[in-house]
Amino acid sequence: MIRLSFTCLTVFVLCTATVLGQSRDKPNIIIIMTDDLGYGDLSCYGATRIQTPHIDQLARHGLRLTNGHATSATCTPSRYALMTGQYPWRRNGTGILPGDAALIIEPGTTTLPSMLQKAGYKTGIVGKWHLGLGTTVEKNWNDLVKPGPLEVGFDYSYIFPATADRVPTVFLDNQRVVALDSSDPIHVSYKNKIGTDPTGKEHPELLKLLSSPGQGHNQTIVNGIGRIGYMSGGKAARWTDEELSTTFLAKAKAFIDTNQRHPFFLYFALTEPHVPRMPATMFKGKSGLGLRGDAILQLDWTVGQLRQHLVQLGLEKNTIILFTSDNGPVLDDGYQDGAVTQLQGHTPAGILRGGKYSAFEAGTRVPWIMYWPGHIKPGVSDALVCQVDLLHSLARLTQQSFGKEDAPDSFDAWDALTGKSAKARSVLVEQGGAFALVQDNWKYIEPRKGPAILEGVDIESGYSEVPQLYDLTHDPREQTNLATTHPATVKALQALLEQIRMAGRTRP
Ligand code: NG6
Ligand code: CA
Repeated sequence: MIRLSFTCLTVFVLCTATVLGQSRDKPNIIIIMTDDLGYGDLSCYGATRIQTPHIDQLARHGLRLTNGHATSATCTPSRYALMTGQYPWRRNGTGILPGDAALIIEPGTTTLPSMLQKAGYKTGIVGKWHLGLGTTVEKNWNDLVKPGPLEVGFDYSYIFPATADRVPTVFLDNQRVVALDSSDPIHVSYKNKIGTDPTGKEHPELLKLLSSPGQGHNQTIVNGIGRIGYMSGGKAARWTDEELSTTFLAKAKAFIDTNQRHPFFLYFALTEPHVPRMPATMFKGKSGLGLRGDAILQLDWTVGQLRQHLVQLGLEKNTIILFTSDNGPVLDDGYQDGAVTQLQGHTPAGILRGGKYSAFEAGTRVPWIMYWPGHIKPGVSDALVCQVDLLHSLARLTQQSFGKEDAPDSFDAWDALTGKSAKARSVLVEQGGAFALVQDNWKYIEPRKGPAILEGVDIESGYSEVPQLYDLTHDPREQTNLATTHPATVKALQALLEQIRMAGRTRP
């Protein structure tokens, strides 16, 4: 009798657990991908001039990684790698995309979301996409815009196409532009001015945020901000930058509400602190560091709101939150928004050298926090992991297999990501403008011609016509080039880099 009741109880608990999405090997997964957030931009990563209490809370109760990387020092390639498990530089056309680019992921490819779909997850993306839409550059924005996220593994999509500084400045709800008035169709061009909208170049007096000289961002003006690219029409559909973040937060919450009884995967791709930084009024002026700092406060608040929502729904203990960034930090990326003039000693790259676009560490080494209460012990890990590994790692968590040809550069780093192992990769290729290879403590930067300091953004590129070799353990700031005293190491790392490129894959 006791035994029978026990069995009944077990069955009941299992059923309840499954119904409520409480199964242990199918926890909900949220990836919070920020845009251009640097290694030193959060107080949990050492920032003192800005406080990020909500993200710090994830770090305090989760695992904070100190050697987590995007594959690349810019957005499109990093996000391509996250989705496909492939180093982006293996494919042409994975550089920063214009807003009218075609989709660069082949529908039918195994992707992170399609793998999780097979595992029984409801998959959603809310936020920045930047991997292209449709099959051609010339596309009709006024009809269904596809293929896009829905054709590469997402069940739900609420996105903007490229970056906040590129037209078209509209949201797409699944395949349709939101709030589009059919009598005012949208047209987009990255070649010629179209329509009669004023541009930042001709009408700087209309700008509420001045573009930086020489960096562009002076084409069609939307919401008082000059953009890259020209658009006409779609007046009712154009977003208000101050509402971007709350719009995405509302959509993310709604996706969670709808899918709370299934395991769900949410790719929450926030725009902060990418340019143009134009946060909601309640954050403007709050950081004392200009609009970039204010955008980071908005980001932190958003993360807090999302976590609170999970708590309210009783989902917090069964949801993994992975917080990271797509590339390193930049101050002046096209607008005069106080990021440089009001920096107040803040160090967006923290202890690292370089930043966005750079082959130095700050290009790809980014904040990375793993939060899963009760499952991941609080702590700090120095394991070398890369976002390209998430496909394989989450396949391991959800017990999915995938083909040999799929995700060719993705390694299972799940033990390191959950703090069960102190080690993951020993080798990683980093893609700044120049290529770099990390093997254990060594970092090699391949010679490449180009300016040592990137004009406009004022970031050290890592370009040098001679090989560079740094010992990251003793010299994490990459100050002392040891290439001439360690020629054999340089030779071995150059050969390994070559071999990885030639092989077309790194996963055995
Ligand atoms: C650059 C833009 C920069 C930003 C970046 C993409 C210029 C001069 N600069 O080309 O403002 O939009 O592309 O950023 O046009 S990313 O985070 O999406 O990679
Ligand atoms: Ca970015």
